[in-house]
Amino acid sequence: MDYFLSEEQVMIRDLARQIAEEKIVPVRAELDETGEFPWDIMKVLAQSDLFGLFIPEEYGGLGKGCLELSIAVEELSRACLGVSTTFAANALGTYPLLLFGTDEQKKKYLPDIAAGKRLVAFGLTEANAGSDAGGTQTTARLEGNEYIINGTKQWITNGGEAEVYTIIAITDRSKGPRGASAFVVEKGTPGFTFGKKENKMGIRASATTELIFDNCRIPRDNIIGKEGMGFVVAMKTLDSSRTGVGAQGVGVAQGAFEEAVKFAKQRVQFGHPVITFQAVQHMLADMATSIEASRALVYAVARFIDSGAKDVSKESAMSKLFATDVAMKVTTDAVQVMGGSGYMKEYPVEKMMRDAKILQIYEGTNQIQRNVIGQALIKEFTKKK
Ligand code: COS
Repeated sequence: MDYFLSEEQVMIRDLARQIAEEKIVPVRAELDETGEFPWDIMKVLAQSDLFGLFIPEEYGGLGKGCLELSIAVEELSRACLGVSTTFAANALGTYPLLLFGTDEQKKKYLPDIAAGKRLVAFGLTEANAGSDAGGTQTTARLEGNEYIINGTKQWITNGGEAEVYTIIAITDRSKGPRGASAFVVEKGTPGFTFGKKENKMGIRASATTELIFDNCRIPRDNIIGKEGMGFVVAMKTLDSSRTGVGAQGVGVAQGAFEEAVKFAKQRVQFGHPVITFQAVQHMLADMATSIEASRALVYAVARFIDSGAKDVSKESAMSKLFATDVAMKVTTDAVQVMGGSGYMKEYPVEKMMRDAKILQIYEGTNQIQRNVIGQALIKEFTKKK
């Protein structure tokens, strides 16, 4: 379907697709097997200026928005969700600085991020603060001109590999979610170390570790926004970023669908290619329809975010929820269309199915997305009365 993308947006799509085909597809199975971090691919993305897509021109970026980022993320995800997770999580980690950072903080960090010289990670989740983001235990205590951070963040994408970490810690426990604050912490700061790299079911090319803060002292100026704004920083960050997870869903579903069609045209049973059977055609028809619906929603929400709309929580959650549920269904159906072959590592769809599962979990489970949408509906309908 024609989404009436601008010439520039088409160029971004074509560039990301070319990198995906030439640099990612040939190595994705190996990265999945070894869990090696895709630094070579990150360097190519950096040389192609893709890290700067969503960063304003005044800070060294290309000054584009959520739609351009989503288009790039979709194309990378079509090839490998592990690689695209590294790229998308970099944006997630950058949003707190972009949305709430001071001009000094932006000048200090954004040009290197835009150039792909420094990778970023976002540290919110903890052992007892997953869906319940307000349950953060990590603390930041002000002492003179420094904050002292103590606590452990869990399952942090890009952990260990990133140079810059935007994290949430409690500065005043008595205030509940209003007692959280956001900070930027650099790799190499004394008292800041990493736990072991997690061994995951999917997105194995991406790195996931603990962040361990043991009396880690950072300058007072490293606070992002004001004290007590941390929960809002986290929520607004997720509002900006969840559509990107939707774009990941569109990409991986598209990749799996194309593999299934290719296979169904070649595979002969009962004397005919299996694509000629109505049972298979109906599955492919449902897959194609739901992918197109996902893409339409993701692009529409990305445009809505880029319009500068103030509250995008509901729409962002809707796009993440819908497109990632579709991704799980489509990747599973791609394995089914391909039967025994789909289950084998010789073909990429079993990896796509394993990879897709995380999309329904990270950046808020799809149950949390439904809560966010439900709460927004209650607010809207209460207002109207
Ligand atoms: N934008 C701005 N403010 C927001 C907000 C948003 N999107 N969402 C919540 N807030 C504000 C609320 O208005 C409320 O403010 P007041 O204290 O002034 O009333 C405050 O934040 C607390 O909100 P709420 O009561 O809704 O918080 P809950 O503890 O019930 O949690 C959910 C809300 C479940 C939505 C939140 O914890 C969440 O998103 N969890 C999932 C976290 C997640 O995605 N984790 C994945 C890891 S990060 S990769």
